[in-house]
Amino acid sequence: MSHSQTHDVIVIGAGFAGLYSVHKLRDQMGLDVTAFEAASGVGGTWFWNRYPGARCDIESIHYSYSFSEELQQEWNWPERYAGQPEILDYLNHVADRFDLRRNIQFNTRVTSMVWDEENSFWRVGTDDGKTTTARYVISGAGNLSVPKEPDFPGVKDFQGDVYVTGNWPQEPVDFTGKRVGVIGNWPQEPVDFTGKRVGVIGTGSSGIQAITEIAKQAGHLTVFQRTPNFATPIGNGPIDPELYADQKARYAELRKEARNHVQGVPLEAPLPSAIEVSAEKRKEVYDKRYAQGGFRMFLSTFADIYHSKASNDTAADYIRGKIQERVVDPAVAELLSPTDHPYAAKRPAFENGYFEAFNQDNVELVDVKSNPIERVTATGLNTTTDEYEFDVLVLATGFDAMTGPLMAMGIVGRNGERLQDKWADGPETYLGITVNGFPNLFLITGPQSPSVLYNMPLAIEDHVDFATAAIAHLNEHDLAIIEADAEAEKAWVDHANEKAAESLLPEANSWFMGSNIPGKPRRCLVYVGGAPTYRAICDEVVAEGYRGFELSPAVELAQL
Ligand code: N01
Repeated sequence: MSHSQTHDVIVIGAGFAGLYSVHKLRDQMGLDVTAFEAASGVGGTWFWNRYPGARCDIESIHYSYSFSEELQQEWNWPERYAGQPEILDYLNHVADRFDLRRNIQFNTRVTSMVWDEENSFWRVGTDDGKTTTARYVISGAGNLSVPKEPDFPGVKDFQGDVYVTGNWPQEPVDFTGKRVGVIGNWPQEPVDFTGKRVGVIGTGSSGIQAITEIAKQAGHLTVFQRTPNFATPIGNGPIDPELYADQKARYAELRKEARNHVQGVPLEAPLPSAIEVSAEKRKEVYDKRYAQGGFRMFLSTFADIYHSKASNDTAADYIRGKIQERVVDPAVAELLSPTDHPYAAKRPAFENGYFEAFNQDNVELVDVKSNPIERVTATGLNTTTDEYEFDVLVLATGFDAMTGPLMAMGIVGRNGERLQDKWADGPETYLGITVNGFPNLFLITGPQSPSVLYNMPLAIEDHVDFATAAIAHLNEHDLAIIEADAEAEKAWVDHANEKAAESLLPEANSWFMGSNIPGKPRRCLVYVGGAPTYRAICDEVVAEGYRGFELSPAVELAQL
């Protein structure tokens, strides 16, 4: 007996990707859509990452949806780089403005997703014990949404509070209906560190943001650093009203420029090469971009620092020099200066007073590379040689990035093949959005797409537009199944790996390479070829009748 599906499309998640997907599918395409969201409210990343200092590092005028001119005109960002509460306010506003909540089931986690061959639809199991079916699934489960499991022996013995930056606080407050679109009315009591002894493990982007803020409150803060990061000023501040008015008047043009930039932001173009200019000119360029802040230090200085080690060394030396200038104790400055990877081979981190925090009497830096953490104890932690005591432990230890959220959903494709098995040696996708053997499943900003190398809201819009256009195409042609060809997938994986090999990313151990999780295959998880090039490839694929995909009608095996 064959069954009809419950919905046309199931969307997973209610962050930037899920919200736009629901709007587009329901309001622009007239489809029957339901979304499952594990949290009690919308926001995705911005729901879970409420740690002190959490903030975007692409200017908010660009780090926002472009799909609605009215939305982008009516919303006003208070700072150049909005903090987490304001971004969550924005996403709540979007959910209300487009009346999206009625199609989202909150507090519901997807636990299984099985392709039903007989009926050509997905059976999606959720933790409320129900199964829902849909012809298509769009996963907006996020790239950095599964925090790394704490791998320290004894972490459960710790008697004080433990917080994880990517899941903060552990018991999130239910905001539903309480704080919709109200800027500045933040009902959640922030964690109060006043006078407390705090230990923070991890000095990636999250740790750098959190440490800067916690240092302002804590009685004593011990930072456990394994690897220092290249962090440069973010350059935040209030938005200049005149500039903002001008930007809003030219928003469409700005978005076009943003989409044609590798970072999805209309940044000033770099000079060609760091090593072909004089030392004076190089310093002048670095001084200017360092002071302006954000990704300009990386992308508006010299074009070859991402590919040429010699050029990269000049940027790395400059940043190390700044750390020495800003940190009073030369030994601490030395410890905070990265030397084991090229600049931007890990995702650059941005800061606002991070290095000065280490000049405070209440802040101590512990090098846990030379003196590794052995175990967490009831009152603190032990390294191989020393014991540290604190009241609160903050784990800023990162995420099982890109593949982690997908692997956690129990996805089973054709012939009972589990995604975990297919990806045992690393992810294999076609265009970073589809997988052979897993028809009608779209991975928004999936592995081997530009994703986190680009401006996420725009990367998400591009992928949702691709997925929804494919669904519309199938509907118009009385087709019901889209699946990546095995050969097209292999060619894309090879191409993505070649592009990664041309960059400096493989020279660092980072979540970009999967190497932050013990046992995870070392594979570049992002497409380094650039978002504009990537978009042109996707456009060609569509123009050539979905080159590399097999499109077919629904199989009603039970009726054969
Ligand atoms: O995670 P990370 P994150 N013992 O993996 C350390 C985005 N983001 O959450 O480098 C000791 O970068 C680890 O040390 P090491 C952004 O894309 C954006 O900070 O492995 N230390 C490292 O220092 C970012 O890249 C914003 O030696 C251990 C840290 O924990 C991504 O999220 C803000 C350890 C993890 O750093 C992830 O950043 C925040 C151990 N056993 C995040 N295990 C914006 O501003 C891990 N570490 C937009």
